[in-house]
Amino acid sequence: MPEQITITLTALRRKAEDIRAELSLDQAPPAELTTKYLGKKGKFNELAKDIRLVAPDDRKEAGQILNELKESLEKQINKLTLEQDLAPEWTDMTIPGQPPKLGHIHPVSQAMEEVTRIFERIGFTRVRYQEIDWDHYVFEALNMPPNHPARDEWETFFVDAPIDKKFGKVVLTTHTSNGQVREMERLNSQPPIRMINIGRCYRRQQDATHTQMFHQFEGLVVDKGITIQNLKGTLDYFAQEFYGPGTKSRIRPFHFQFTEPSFEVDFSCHICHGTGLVDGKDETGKPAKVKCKFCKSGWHEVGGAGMVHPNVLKAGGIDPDEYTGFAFGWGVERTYTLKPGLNIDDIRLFYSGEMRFLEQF
Ligand code: FA5
Repeated sequence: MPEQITITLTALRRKAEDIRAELSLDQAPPAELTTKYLGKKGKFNELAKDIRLVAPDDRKEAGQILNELKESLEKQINKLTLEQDLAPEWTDMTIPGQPPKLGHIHPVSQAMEEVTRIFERIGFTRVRYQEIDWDHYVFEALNMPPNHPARDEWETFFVDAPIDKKFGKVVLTTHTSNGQVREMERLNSQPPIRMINIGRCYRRQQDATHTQMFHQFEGLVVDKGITIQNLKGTLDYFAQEFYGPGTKSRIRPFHFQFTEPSFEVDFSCHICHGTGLVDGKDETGKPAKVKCKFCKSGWHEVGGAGMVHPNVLKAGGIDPDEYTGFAFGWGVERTYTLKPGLNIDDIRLFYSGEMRFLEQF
């Protein structure tokens, strides 16, 4: 069956003109133009297929139209290639430069700076002790003699290093409490001591609320007549300064080898203000008080505290009959995630290197 004639010479000419006009406006580099217009699947070949739709008597003239088109496309592309090759390399010095991407301080470092400023205002001195330390400072001087079962709680990384006769094994510090006796020694066992020790700690733990490397800040105050009231006042002061006015602290009985009595420290939830309840709706849709999803109980636990054990004072060369003291140690990451406005449910994000997370601080 003869093929249907659908294209006149006039239409073919118009199509050829359109292709020429399109090329004259095309800004692509010459190599791309060759593929786009003269390549196997290019615009010229697409049009050339139409020749079978031209009336047999007009085919000769149609061939000429196509030949002229091909020649003019080649000429135009060659001209552009030549111009590109001959174009002098130059730089427009007036174009504004690309500003370098500015980083900012890591959120955990921001938190440490804030904690430092808060405690410095009430006379604490910021110190930092080694994160790889002797067993002596991490455990033994803190009333945990060798083989004491309390040591098991700390999930310690031990360093493969020679054991010292006096100081024992080398460990990655499991808590900043190693700074307690070190600070007493630094001050030649002469109170008053008001230390805030912030540093890295390591434990064999890994989940949404625990990382193998994390930070703690440790407060230590030793002087004559220091009582639990001084500890509680300091906790309340920190709670208000760090979390905002109205935040309360709460201490609950606990056990640490190096404090007696010992406590766990909680701060009131800024969403439900310590009540554990927020405005919501009951099953029938009526307004009602419902459980606060952020804290579930009204309070958030941040760390431990207590009155310095007499054996620890003795290890630091201080007479426990003359002096008393309090200490506390909290996780920086944990304390920071509870700030109003932050909703971080996995502290591993801090160390993920995920820019979409870090750029928000
Ligand atoms: C201690 O580390 C005690 N040294 C605290 C202390 C100091 C008590 C002085 C008394 C006197 P604990 O193991 O509970 O206690 O840790 C304290 C806080 O550190 C925890 O509440 C948590 O906020 C943080 N923390 C502990 N382990 C991790 C971890 N693997 N990742 C992140 N934060 C952690």
